[in-house]
Amino acid sequence: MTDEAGATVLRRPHPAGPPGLPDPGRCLVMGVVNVTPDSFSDGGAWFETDAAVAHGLQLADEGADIVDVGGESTRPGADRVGEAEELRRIGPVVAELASAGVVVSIDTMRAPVAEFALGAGARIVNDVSGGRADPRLPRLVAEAGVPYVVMHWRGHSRDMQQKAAYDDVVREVRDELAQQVDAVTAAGVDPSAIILDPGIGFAKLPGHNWTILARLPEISDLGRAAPFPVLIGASRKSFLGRLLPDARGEPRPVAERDGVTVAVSALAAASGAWCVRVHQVAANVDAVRVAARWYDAGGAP
Ligand code: PMM
Repeated sequence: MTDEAGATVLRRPHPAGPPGLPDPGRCLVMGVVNVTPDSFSDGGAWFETDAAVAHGLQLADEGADIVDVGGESTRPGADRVGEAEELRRIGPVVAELASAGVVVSIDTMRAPVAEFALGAGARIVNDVSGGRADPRLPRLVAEAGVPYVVMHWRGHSRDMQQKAAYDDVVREVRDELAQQVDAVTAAGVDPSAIILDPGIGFAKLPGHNWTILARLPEISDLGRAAPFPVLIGASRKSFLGRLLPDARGEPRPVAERDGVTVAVSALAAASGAWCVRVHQVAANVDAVRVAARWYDAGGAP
């Protein structure tokens, strides 16, 4: 992309999202409901169905454009949960939130779980494996014609941090995402349904995460007909804790990482992120609104 003088311009407002999703004219905010006993970010607070539903409704009340429901922890080192248990966790939560009018996204790597959730009213499939864990999932998404989050992924959580080796992280994440996009479109997914996600914290060291965040437009633009919308999930992740150690050098605890998450949301939105995935919604909505006004006034982050 070049400006009137022919100079390269990387910063720009985010591309439009897939048809049928909210379009508030700013970066969207996706609130997280982990129906898990072991997620790093909220330690099982929403594991019971009633608590998870109430939390999802509260996030929507606070201004979440989308509520992402997941039943499998993907924290580094986590083992996989069984399919039946994943279904048991997410089923009633997706159904109740969708019937209350919430735009629900299902965070799963499994086709049967996505199929159930779509039947219960979910409108987006968020696949952290970006089509790599279950080849049936891209085919299901193609048939359902729903938006699909394709995240950069090098392998399951158990040993993914051993795969966090890059010569040039932006180039490699971009190339690998392009391969994932080729695979899911070959399975029938419409490119206009795809949302890219560089997978912050997934097979990435802190420096990799920061480099990716600082160069988002390069992730969005895979050299295809149009740039893709990009989703960023940095909320409460360990690289933010490590940025802000206490006097003894201990990372900032998870429960105290919402302020730093808000700062990242503002910068990511001003750099062209289409959506930020966060645990605490209200302050992040403020942040993306600031970013939209900032950009509109011609500002740079
Ligand atoms: N991170 C987590 C889970 N799901 N989905 C997308 N698209 N992007 C992410 O970065 C992402 C995700 C892990 O965080 P959590 O335990 O707080 O859900």
